[in-house]
Amino acid sequence: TDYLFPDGFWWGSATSATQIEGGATEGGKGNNIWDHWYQTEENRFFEGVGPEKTSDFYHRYKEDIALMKEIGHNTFRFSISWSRLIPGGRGEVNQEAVAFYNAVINALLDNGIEPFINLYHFDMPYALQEEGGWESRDVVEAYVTYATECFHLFGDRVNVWFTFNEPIVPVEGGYLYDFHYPNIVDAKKAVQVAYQTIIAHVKAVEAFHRLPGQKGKIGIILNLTPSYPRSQHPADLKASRIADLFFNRSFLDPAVLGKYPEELVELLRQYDHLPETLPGDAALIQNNTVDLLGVNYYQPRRVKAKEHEPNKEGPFMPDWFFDPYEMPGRKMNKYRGWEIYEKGIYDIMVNLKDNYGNIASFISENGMGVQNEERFMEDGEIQDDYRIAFIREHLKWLHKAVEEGCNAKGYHLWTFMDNWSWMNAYKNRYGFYSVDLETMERTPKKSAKWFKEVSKRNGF
Ligand code: BGP
Repeated sequence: TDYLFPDGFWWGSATSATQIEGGATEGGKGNNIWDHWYQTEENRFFEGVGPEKTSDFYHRYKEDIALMKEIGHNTFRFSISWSRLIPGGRGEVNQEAVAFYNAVINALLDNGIEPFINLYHFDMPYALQEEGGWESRDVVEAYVTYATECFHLFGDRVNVWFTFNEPIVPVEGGYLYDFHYPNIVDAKKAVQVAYQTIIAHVKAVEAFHRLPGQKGKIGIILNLTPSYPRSQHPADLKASRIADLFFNRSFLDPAVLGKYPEELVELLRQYDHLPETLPGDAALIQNNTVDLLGVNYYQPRRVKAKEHEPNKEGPFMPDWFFDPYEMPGRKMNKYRGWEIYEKGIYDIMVNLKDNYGNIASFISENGMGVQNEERFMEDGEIQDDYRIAFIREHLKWLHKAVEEGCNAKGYHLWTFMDNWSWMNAYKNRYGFYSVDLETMERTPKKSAKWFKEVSKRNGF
């Protein structure tokens, strides 16, 4: 069987500023929360390896973009570092940053690669975090000013924009489960932060659509983790429905449908955890839905009804309503400890078709992190047949979705080259290219060559 995709399908990869740029204190860049956390605080994750250098894209973008062309990319997603462009978060624009992002965009276009720009990938300028980050409505306004500045600076050449990557992750990490700065555990704040991220998002969408002669598209990138119940027992079904409300629909519904799910609102009301809102917010959300949805998919979420009734005297947590469930016999990426469930990609797409107006979407991240990947090196090339199989099996399900009428427009691997990551520095390698951290040399893995053929043929 052939798995061929529609003409114009997007083949490429995704990255983020903090994870690839390096040059963290060069070119007039201000600190973001990651720089700050690394420089000043005890961080149990980084193991002494911070975001200051990463893959050095800041200096090597020309070489890297040539390598993207080499493996057939027609699209590439990167993020703008807010604290590079506007070092204090608000105020003066840093002209060195403007020159850098212009050079990146122009190099992509010169190589026939369409730039996809994401405006925010977990990287709050530190000065604004000091003001309360997304808890502060002033920070929301600063973000909208920053976004509008980007549209003005780069919008003549960039047609595809995203307001946020995985906005739920900073909520979970920074305000619920203690794995992102500012390491607060407080569900009330988590709800406020999630809500205000949506307000920042819809205001940026509004500003974008208002620009005269706007031909581009704007969307949001969400990590959708389909939530599967242990059984069809009503208690398990309820557990999975609530997990879905918290972790998927809290962003998916307002972004695509323009409203929050009633059941989520009711639940938060019942436990006195509704966010503070301003008059006009509901209309803003309703009137500024996205043109395009990026879907990051790595693994499903499996849940079951609570084993033990939680102590509801303690602080409110989403985990009051479900327990994680390890399905016997599930397939694992043993190198990263994540489940592999390829059909999840299809289930997401069918859900978007049936319940979200078949919104234009694409797989904006999917990939396989592997520890100590050098052990698969033979004759100077990493033989990542496991990654080829991983991508191929996901693409088969994506193909089936497209055949059944789902509006999926492309596939981006996480990621272009091995990079630094938030919780584990360089432990998990994901790239088409391996990066030698001493010499910074890039070497294509076997999957890079395979993907080149796939993009050339528009399938396999
Ligand atoms: C996604 C993020 C990426 C990336 C990826 C891999 O959630 O958008 O930034 O890091 O996950 O995860 P990790 O690096 O933790 O293995």
